[in-house]
Parts: sequence; C-alpha cells; structure tokens
Amino acid sequence: MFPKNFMWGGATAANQMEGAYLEDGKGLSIQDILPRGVAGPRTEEPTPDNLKLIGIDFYHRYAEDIKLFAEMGFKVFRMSIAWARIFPNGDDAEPNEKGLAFYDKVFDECHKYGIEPLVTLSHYETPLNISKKYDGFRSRKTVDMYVKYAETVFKRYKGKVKYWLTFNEINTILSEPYISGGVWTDKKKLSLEDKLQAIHHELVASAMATKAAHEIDPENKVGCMVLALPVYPLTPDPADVLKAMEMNHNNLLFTDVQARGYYPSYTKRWLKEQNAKIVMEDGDEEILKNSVDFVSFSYYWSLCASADPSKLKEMYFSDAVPNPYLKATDWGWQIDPQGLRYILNEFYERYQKPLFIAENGLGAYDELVEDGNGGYTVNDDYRIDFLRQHLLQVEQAVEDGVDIMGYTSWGCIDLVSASTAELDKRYGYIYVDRNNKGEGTLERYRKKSFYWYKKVIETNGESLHE
Ligand code: BGP
Repeated sequence: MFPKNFMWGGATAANQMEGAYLEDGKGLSIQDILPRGVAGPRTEEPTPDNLKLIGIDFYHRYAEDIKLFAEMGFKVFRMSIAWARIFPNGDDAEPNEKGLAFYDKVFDECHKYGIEPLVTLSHYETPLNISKKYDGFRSRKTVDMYVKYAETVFKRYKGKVKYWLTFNEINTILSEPYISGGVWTDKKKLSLEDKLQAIHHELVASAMATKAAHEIDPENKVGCMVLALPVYPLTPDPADVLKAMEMNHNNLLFTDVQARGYYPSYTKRWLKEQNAKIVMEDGDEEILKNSVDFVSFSYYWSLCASADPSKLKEMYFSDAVPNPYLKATDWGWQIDPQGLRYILNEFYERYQKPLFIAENGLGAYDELVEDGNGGYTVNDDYRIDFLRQHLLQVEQAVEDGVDIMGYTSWGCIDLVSASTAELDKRYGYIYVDRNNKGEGTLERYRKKSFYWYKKVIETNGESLHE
C-alpha cells in the first residue's frame, strides 16, 4: 500500500516545454543551440530546426496544461526554472522581473488546484553566456552566479515553493559536461581532473544553495537529483562484481557527497590513482556538510558490468553491457521494473533519507486516433503497462520499508526529448499535436493513460492491482 500522503504527479523541464526562447527578456541557454539533443553538435546560433525554441508552448499555455494535471489529480508538479529567464546572461547585476513574474503565475496556477510545485533550479539549461564566457562550472565564479540565482528565487517564491532540487541528474557531468555542467570546452579535451574540478564546483554550489534555502525558509526541503543507473555484474565472476561496484561508485559519489556531506573514501583513492587533484577553497569541506533533506532520482534502465572490455558497448551515458534478460524500448533503453525496487532499497539503506522518484517513464511513438465520441485519443496500452509494472515495484519497495515521498513520471505532457531533441518520442498522458518536423496545431488531447493515471491517483495506487 502506498502511504496516505504519497505525492503523485508528473515531471517536466523548462527547456523541453516552455518555448518562448527569447520572450520577455530571456537570454539564450545552452539548449538553444543544441538542435539534435545531448550528444548532438552545437550550432553557432539558434536554428529553426531546434524544436525547443517553441517547445510545446507551455509559456503561453501553462494554465490549460496545469488544469489538465489537476484533472488527473496531481498532488505535485515537477518543473524547472529556466535560469536564463531570471538572469539572462548569468552574470547580470539584477534579475529579470518579467522572468520572475512568469513563474509567479505558474506557481499560483498550481496552488489554485492544490498542486505542490517541485522545482529544479538547473535542468540542463545553464545560460549560454556562462558556458561561453566562464566555461560553465569549470570556473569557481559560476558557483557564485548559481548561488545568487538560487537565493533570488528562494526569496521570491518563499511560501509558494517548498520542494527544490539543485541540479538535474548531476552525475551525468562525467560523460556530458556541456549539458550537465555548462562546460563549453570540447569534452575530448577535458582531463578527468578538469571534470572533477567542475564536479566539485557543482557540489559546492548545491550545498551552498541548500544552506541558503534552509536559511531563507526553514520550511524548504531540498533534494539532490541523480540519474539512477543500477549496475549489475554480467556474471558471478568476482572480477565482474568488482567492476559493477566501481561503476556504481561513479554515480554514488554524487549522492554520497550530497546526502552525507563529504567525499567518500573510494573517490579519494580514485583521485590518488589518477594523479588528479581537486582545488578546494578554505571552508569547502564545511560547506559540503550542508546535506540535502531528501534524495531524488530518475530511473529509466539498468546496466551490466563486465571486466572484459571487449564486451562493452557504448550505451547512453556509459560504456556497459546490455542485459540479456531484458527487452528494450524503441530507443534501445532496456526495461527493468525490478531495478527500480532494487535502487530504492539501495539508496534508502545507504542514506536513510526520504526518497523521491523524480522521473520514470516510457518514450514511445504514439498514434492519434478517433475516440468514437467525436474527439481524438491515443490508445497507449504499452505506456500503461510500463508504468504499472514500475509502480508495482515502487509499492514493493514501500513494503520493504523504504520511505518514498512521491513519484513524478517523466514528461507527463508530451515534450521535446533531451537525448535526441525529438517530439515523436512521447512520454505524456497528454498528447501534444506537434511532430519532429515542427508541424502541428499544438492542441492537447487526453490519452488512454490519462484516465488510467487519474484512477491510480484517485485510489492511491489500489487500481494497479485491477
Ligand atoms: C532524463 C532527463 C530529462 C528527460 C529524460 C528522458 O535524462 O532528465 O530531461 O528528457 O531523461 O530522456 P529523453 O527525453 O532523451 O527520452
């Protein structure tokens, strides 16, 4: 059984949905010149084939969308603030009032329906100027700019927002320093030491923001957010088991620092072996002690580790081995509902802090069809099945005794994908009429999963057993 006050909802990010990329004084973000997604090439200027420039036009349609979330019974709505709406260049002396006013309207709209906003401060959308001029989080100055931004929004939205996440999937900076840390320098030119320095800056920034959030409003609850990638050994060969442990360490390093407040010993060993040093300023270790109130994560797939390098394949965000027992989505992401129960237990045993599943979902091709009542819908039984399987495992973890605050499925309304910047990779309960070519009316339609999720929320998970 799910706890009584379980926070059911959905998750989004500003750059993937808002559009209005230059409206009301917004500056460019690193996403505005990334038309092919995470690993794609950057363009000199924003180009019309970048679907994020219009997104799903949430900037103008937020009231209609939040009303639909309310109709499903959402208790929480995860969204991010576009940093470049608040500080268009990142290093501006004063915030942009029009940007601040936009989020006031969004939060007011949420509260109208009793929906609690869960806000990510930085979701892969560093202001472009910070990236180009300072090389993102490679510079210590970016820490100050981030903290100034965080303090500005904590003060402005005091009483309206109490759940905050500091950085989206902070651990992806190891493989994708541009999207995750705003690092402009080509990643091939970065040494491990360069990356670890940027990571240190992000971790310090996160801890400083956590401290500020608590000082500005003791009601604030701050979480870290990682891409959860449970790594299983491919075989019982102890060498594979140790390889899995090492790969898990690469991700746990982040939650360890953010939830425990200090660098784990295995990282110290790693640094020594790699002959890498992190430059720390006086007081950094003290700052890191400002640990988070809860641990949140996205969960899409698990991986297998092998000590035999010839078995490794380049998979999204890591080199690993596909799991021979699992099927995959149309985008090759392996489907492993039990991995969710596994990782929930892992995190809870390790940190003993409340957990929040901030993302999970199925990206799939959908077909809009007539619903028989003069309207249109999508018969997305595949999505219902995916989500049901995962939620049943969440329930199992609750039974295991894991303290879980809530679940926000990714892309509760169709939006532009992060990895490939497509619109045809859909996650939503709500279909948005816009395709990969940018064609469509932007009209919204309720999918079959819309009614399914509404019932799940209404029955607090009981209907999963029907
Ligand atoms: C996570 C990101 C999201 C989101 C999701 C799904 O890594 O935090 O921004 O997009 O993955 O990925 P995609 O959109 O590439 O399917």
